[in-house]
Amino acid sequence: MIVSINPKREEREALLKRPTMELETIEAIVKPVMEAVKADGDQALIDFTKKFDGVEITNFEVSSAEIDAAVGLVPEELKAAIRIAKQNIETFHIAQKGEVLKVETMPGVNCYRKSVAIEKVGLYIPGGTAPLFSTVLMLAVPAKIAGCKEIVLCTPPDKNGNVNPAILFTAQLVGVTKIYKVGGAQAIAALTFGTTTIPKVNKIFGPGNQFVTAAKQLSTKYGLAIDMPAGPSEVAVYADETAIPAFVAADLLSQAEHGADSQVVLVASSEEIVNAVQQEVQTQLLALPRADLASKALENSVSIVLENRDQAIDLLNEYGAEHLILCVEKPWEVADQIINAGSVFIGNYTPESAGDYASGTNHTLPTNGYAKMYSGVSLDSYVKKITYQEITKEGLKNLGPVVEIMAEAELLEAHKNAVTLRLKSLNNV
Ligand code: HSO
Ligand code: ZN
Repeated sequence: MIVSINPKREEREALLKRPTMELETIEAIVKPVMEAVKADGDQALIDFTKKFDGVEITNFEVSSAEIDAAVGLVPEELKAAIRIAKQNIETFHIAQKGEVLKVETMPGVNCYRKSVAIEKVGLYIPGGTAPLFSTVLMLAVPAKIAGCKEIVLCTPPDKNGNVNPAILFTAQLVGVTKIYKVGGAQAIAALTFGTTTIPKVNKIFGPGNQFVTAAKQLSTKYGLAIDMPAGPSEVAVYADETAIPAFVAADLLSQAEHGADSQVVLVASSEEIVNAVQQEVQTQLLALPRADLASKALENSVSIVLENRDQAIDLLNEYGAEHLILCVEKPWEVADQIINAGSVFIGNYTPESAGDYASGTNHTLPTNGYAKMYSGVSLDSYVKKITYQEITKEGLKNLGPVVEIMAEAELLEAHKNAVTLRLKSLNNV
């Protein structure tokens, strides 16, 4: 980890640079995959699965027998933990339901806004080096609460053509019934265009590697929506002398172990804190099964000493971390000044892992600085908001002249007439 002490403002950008993604080269690989699936449907999926996943699959749909078998394979202890996590995520996301908004803006002019579920959603669950069954909870629980009619889950098969049992257990626990063994850009293409087996959806959710991310971005060119542009996971920790170095190190490593391209940032109020945390990182790293990935991620990472709290807050807002952990005195005072972050973890006893799995908040969050303009996944991500209005005769008498004069000034006579005709009919009564 690079260490920088009281960096100047102009040095910050280079220090906080994320590992770059070469979107154009990746797009050049992904586009033909999308086109092939568009043209050849299931046959293209069979071919790509053979090529990329090394397994021949002719029926992508996961059968109920496969789900039953998977349920039997998951240890009871893990099932119980997943059930508790589901409960907490449900509780937090149900609370996000809003009432229908109703406002009378002028006497007789009534405006409404109501949330309506997106009909068909596609959830992508990566396989790869760690099977993230927790992401099934994070994506499927709010989809169910929102009332999405069709929830389609795609996840890559392993070399034997199977899906991780915990992913299948979690999917059936939440009530997802359409599960397909297909991954990568070809899965995103299938959700974009639809194939004989896999239904086309309106919006695609979920993390994935660079190919999945590029394919999601391409799907928007074909009229789909996506949850957010995704990049490698990241965490920033802000620590002062009240922080516990071992906890801070564990938090940094918990994010670093996601992948070689993850990034972790430590902002500390003194050099002593940085040294203590670095020492802990070295000790804890040795014992990690994914030490190789974590140490690669640490190469992309930086420790910054900023003695001045305002400057530290400023830098954290400039970085806009996916996860921000505040291990400082009066953490809420700092939190209140944070304007760019995906999710904030307050105090020494709030590890990021809690939010990753089970506290209730969603772990699908904006990375790569997108926290400046995107929110994480929530119930809102699964709904559209429709507005309604109803104007009474009295209301039209109040509002009509305003519309008439504005329409006339925009030279849109027909707009004006739509009001004038009605007002005349009212005056004739
Ligand atoms: N930290 C990841 C989510 C995750 N962690 C899943 C463990 N499992 C991105 O927010
Ligand atoms: Zn994580």
